[in-house]
Amino acid sequence: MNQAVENVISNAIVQSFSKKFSDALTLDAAIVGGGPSAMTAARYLAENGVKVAVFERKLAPGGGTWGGGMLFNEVVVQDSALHILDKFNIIHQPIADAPGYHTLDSVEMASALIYGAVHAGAKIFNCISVEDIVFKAGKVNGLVINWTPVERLGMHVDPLTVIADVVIDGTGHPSEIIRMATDKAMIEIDTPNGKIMGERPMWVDSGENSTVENTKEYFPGLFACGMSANNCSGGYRMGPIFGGMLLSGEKVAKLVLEKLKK
Ligand code: 48H
Repeated sequence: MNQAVENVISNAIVQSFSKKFSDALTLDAAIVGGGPSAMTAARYLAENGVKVAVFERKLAPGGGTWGGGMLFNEVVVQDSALHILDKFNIIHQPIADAPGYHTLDSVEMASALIYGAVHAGAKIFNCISVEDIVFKAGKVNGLVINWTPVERLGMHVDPLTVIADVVIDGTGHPSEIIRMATDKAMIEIDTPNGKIMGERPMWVDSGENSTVENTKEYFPGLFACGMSANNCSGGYRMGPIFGGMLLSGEKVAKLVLEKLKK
């Protein structure tokens, strides 16, 4: 008897997803959050032979990229990050009266970053929330994950785990993974007081520079990029300029490659 096409479709999806998911339960690098810094890092890592997956809480990865500035769906990027826009084939226009700065369509940026990461070989798991870390023998060893609807509905369902040599916190403003590490594993991170310093108010150029400077390994096996790094180290916020996020993603990928000796 021929299989009903309804079964063919369902079986194919279940089997294909199960293979992808099961393969991602052991990783070189696990990235939490699918914002611009994370997507940039995912692409660079995948291109350099790192087995990497991104776990994103929302249905659509892209983080704070989509909405541009106050829902005007354009963002600004400065000269120093143009090579990353060009790598992802994202169109940009110079701002006539502000040399060194460029505008671009935020929807194009979000979708190009996602496509670029997946196409390079990174796996993205959307609608999955990271609710805890695996912490063994004084080191961060992976992630504890569950479906976002389970989290949102407060259902009492036990999670699954992902084991990874390196974890990157790309969760944006709240630094959720570093927070779990400081609060639950009670570790001190690489900041002046050993704790999350907290984000400061708007100062664009300072925030852009410090985001990249503060992109680093905060604890053995635990890195932060983007606004998460900024929040950990007490940097200023910068609003809808995204060069720092892209450069931070590029930097964290380089640091992780050095750590993994790839
Ligand atoms: C799974 C999670 C979890 C979790 C959060 O905020 P993002 O866009 O990340 P960045 O740092 O790459 O970019 C920051 C930028 O968008 C921004 O906000 C800027 C420039 N602000 C300046 C200003 O002045 O305000 O994305 C983080 C992603 C989101 O998609 C979250 O859903 C996701 O992480 N996330 N995913 N498990 N526990 N926590």
